[in-house]
Parts: sequence; C-alpha cells; structure tokens
Amino acid sequence: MLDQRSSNIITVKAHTNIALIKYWGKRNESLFLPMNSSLSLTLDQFYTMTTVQFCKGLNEDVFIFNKAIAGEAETKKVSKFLNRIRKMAGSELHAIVKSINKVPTAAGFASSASGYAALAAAAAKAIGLDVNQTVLSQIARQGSGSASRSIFGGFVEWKKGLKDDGSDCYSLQIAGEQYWDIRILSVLLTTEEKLVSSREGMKRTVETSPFYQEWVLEAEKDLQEAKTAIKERNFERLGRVAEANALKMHATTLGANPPFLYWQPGTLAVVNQVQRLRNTGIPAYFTIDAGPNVKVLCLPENEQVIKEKLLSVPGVRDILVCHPGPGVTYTSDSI
Ligand code: 2P0
Repeated sequence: MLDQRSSNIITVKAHTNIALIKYWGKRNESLFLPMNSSLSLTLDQFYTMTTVQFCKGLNEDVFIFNKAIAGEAETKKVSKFLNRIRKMAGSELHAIVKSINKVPTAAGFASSASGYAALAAAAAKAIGLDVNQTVLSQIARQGSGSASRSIFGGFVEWKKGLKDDGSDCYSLQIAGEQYWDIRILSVLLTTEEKLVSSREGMKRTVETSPFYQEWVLEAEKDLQEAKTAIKERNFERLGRVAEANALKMHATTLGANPPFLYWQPGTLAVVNQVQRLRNTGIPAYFTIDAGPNVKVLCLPENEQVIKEKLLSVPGVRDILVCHPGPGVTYTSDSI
C-alpha cells in the first residue's frame, strides 16, 4: 500500500557505544553473527542523526552525508542495507537518506555503530515496519555488528545466539543510562587512518590466530564478570575485567598471520599513565578498540585529576569526557 505514495519523513538520533567486553570475530559474515557475546556502554557525546523518506517515483536511493551528496561506494552500502528493510516490508520504493555525523573520526569511535542504528530505526519506521527494539537491534546489526548495541541506552548486552539464521542474536538493555554515573574519557592520540580495518582484522584473527579459540572462551567468562560488576555497581570489578578483556582481544591480533597491532607509542604511554594513577590509589581503567586511541573509565569524583594527568602524557592531543547516553530517539528536528 505504501508503494502507492511516499512515506512520512522520519528522523532518528543514535549514539556511539564503547565495548567493555569486545565483539571480535564473526561466525557468519553476511548476517553479521558474532563468535562471542559483548557488552557496551552507550555514550552521550557522539551521535548520528538520520532522516529517511521513501519516495514514489525515485529510481534509486539518494544519500546525503554531512550536507553533501555521498560517493558511490557509500551510497551503495546504504542501498544494500535498505534492501533488507525493503524486503521485510515488501516495498520497492527508494529513499532519500540524509545523515549528519557528530562522531569526530579523531575520537577513535567507529561511526558505523551510531550510523546504522539511526538508519535502521529511521528506515524501519518510515517504511511502516512495526518492529520492537529487539528486532531493530537485529536489523541494525546487519549494517555493522556494534550498531546492534546502539539501539539501546546505558549498559547493553549483545547476545551472540546459537542459531544459523540469527533469530536468537540480538541486543538488550542491562541497565539504563541513569543507573550508574561513570565516565569514559576518550583520549585522542592520532587521526591517522588505521592500517587494518576492524572488519578485516577480526576476519584475519578468526582465520589464523592460534589464540582465537581461547579468546571466545575468555570473552564469555568476562561477560559474566562484567554483568555481576554492573549489578553490584562495583567500579573496580568492572574496570578490571574491561581492561583485561581489551588486552585479550589485542593479544589475538599478535597471533594472527600476518600479525598486526593497533597500538602506537602513545597508546602504551597512556596505558602506563593509567597504571601509575592506579598505583597512587586513583581508580582508572583503560580499554582500546581496533585503533590506537585509548578510552579511560573513571568515577565522576576522579574525572578532573585523571584528565589532567593524561593531558600531560606526550602524544595526547585532547580528551573528551563522555557520560552514559540514551538509545535511539525519534525527533522532529530537521537536518
Ligand atoms: C566492539 N569493535 O565490540 C569491537 C571492539 C572493534 C573492537 O565492533 O564488521 O565496525 O561492521 O560488524 O562493528 C568494530 O567493528 O564491525 C567493533 P562490523 P564493527 O565495539
């Protein structure tokens, strides 16, 4: 019925998330099914805002990114993702998609998480799919794995599931953004593009690293420990397991063939400073994604002193302070 006319214009805002227990490796690449479950905190600072309208009479999808017509490759990715949504809705309408990204590449956060979460939520609603957030997390996942978690605010678990069709692989909220006021300091070291993308890096690791099987087992144990720590609001317990989990993820890349490492000298300098802070009794823990930048977990009362100490580390360019943030929200703001 929708195909007789154009759809409503729907705008959605979605935030990035930082994994405290990492997603690293797929068991099915086309469906984006992960080898291990993961756990993240959605952040308030960085987001993508996306508007979608399916239009009668349009011959192909149009993608406008940060106010400019996007290149062919980017538009193709969006179209491929929209094809899944069109198929679910039984529609052949093409769409105008406008996206604004408030995720500085320099911050070392993947914008694919907020990007596909916003696109999934806006496109599903615009095309008239009546889906809950669980299903939305499954749709977003098929654009980028970590996008599955950005559907929800606060602490989020992405369950790996066991089924081949991915029907039991989805994200859910463990605790809302008001539950626990912890901080993530995003330490900016470099804006250089990394040599191995996370998609390629996880694939190479799954296929070649002798440490990979152990990673999968450890990640499941770490996840349980993190969930207990969140339940207890035990900061040290959460920080310890998040830091250890990140190190285990990076250890798998050293065993890959060819081996690779996302760290740069500044990465290690920040890691050392965090450890020094802990030795002086200040609770701070680090995590590192598939890149050189470091994120530091801390409590509000220690934010200032930790920020100062980290800013004095050679190579640190800036520090952005993040709080727990919300899940996808529909808005009438225009972009
Ligand atoms: C995470 N990362 O859990 C992990 C930790 C990077 C390191 O999710 O291939 O952009 O699109 O599913 O989600 C980055 O990988 O990869 C990521 P795809 P994605 O946040």
